[in-house]
Amino acid sequence: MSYLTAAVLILSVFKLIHGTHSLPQLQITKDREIFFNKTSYVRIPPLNLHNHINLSFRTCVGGTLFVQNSVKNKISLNVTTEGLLLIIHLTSKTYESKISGQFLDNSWHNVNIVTRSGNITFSVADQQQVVANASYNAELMNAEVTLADETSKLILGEGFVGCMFEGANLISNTSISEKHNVEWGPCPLPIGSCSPCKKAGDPCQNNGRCEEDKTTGNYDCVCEAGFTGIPPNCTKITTCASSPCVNNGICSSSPVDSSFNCTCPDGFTGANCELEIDDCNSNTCKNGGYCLNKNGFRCFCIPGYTGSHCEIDVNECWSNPCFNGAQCIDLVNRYSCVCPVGFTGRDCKIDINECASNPCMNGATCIDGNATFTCICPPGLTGNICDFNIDDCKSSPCLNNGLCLDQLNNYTCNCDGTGFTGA
Ligand SMILES: [Ca+2]
Ligand SMILES: [Ca+2]
Ligand SMILES: [Ca+2]
Repeated sequence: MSYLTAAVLILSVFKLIHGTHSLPQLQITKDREIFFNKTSYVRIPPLNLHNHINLSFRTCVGGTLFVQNSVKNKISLNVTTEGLLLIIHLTSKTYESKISGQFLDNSWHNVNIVTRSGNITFSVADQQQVVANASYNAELMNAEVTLADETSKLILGEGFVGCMFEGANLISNTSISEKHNVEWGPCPLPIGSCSPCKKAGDPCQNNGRCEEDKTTGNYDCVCEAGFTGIPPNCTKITTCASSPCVNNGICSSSPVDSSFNCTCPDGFTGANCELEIDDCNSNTCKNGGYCLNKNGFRCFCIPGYTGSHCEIDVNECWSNPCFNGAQCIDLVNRYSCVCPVGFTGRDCKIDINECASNPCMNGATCIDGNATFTCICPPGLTGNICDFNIDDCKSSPCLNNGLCLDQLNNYTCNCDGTGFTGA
């Protein structure tokens, strides 16, 4: 970049920052103006709250000028019928800063968000709001680390209809790959009144509704049912020739005067079938189902219910989900198994290991059963848990009045005083 180019750029940015209203007349490259048509957006590199943020816009309709989302945080700038709204959501708290005014007038407005001299300010033309400083929303003064992180997505022009002129840290150009339906170049919106209907003085005939075509700035007439024509004419339809029956009503002509009659499908009424009968009331769909009034009605049930009115509680036990003879209890969108003794787990599939607490004594082997255990005792021991030493003296194995001493799977004979000896 040459020094001359740099100087021109600095001068341009200076003029932008200081918000003159002659912006479009600056000598600028054409691709710094972008037209957004409601479905348009451009994704550009994320910004930090403490960077200087600047852009200009021109709109009749408004929308979101930019929105930056990250996992925990969000910053957005919106232009509405009430004014300009800056919303910063940081972790769990939302900070809103509003500049009231009429900005939907198709004139250029220049917005700045600046951190300077210990204040974050938000301004347009001569109106300024303090967003944060050391004693007000002080958390935002240190928020730079978390506002723009690696998860941040910065979108320009979400749901916005109008033109934008890029400024500091909101740089956009035609080489950006993530874009949709945007047009770079001079703003195509005609400068002037935003209300072509008012300007034309309610032009639509026969109660036709005047609607602005928000992309072209022209108006259109939406004729009442039974009327048709090219704006501003909404002339009465008198024959079947111009398909007066809406919502799939069937048109039949009178043989006498060629006037018509509409036979309406279920859910519709009116001379032209233009009125939809509301088939939904608070009781149409049971159990919290949502009722859609369309061609009659249709219920959208919450999980666990079915039937045309969501009146049926689905039996989640139908497939016998519980194992090992457990009892199944049907609940809303789930089931519960009541396990027999010795089994556990959601579906009672798990055989509880009754040997886990080492209930068998004296080195016996434990064999797990259903709600029980079996101990295989070493020789000489007996009892449920092998805690009983078998009396090996019971059969009086010592001869000649020898004294028998019981041992483990064995005995000894004490021959003292008997006059005998031996084992
Ligand atoms: Ca159920
Ligand atoms: Ca067991
Ligand atoms: Ca013994």
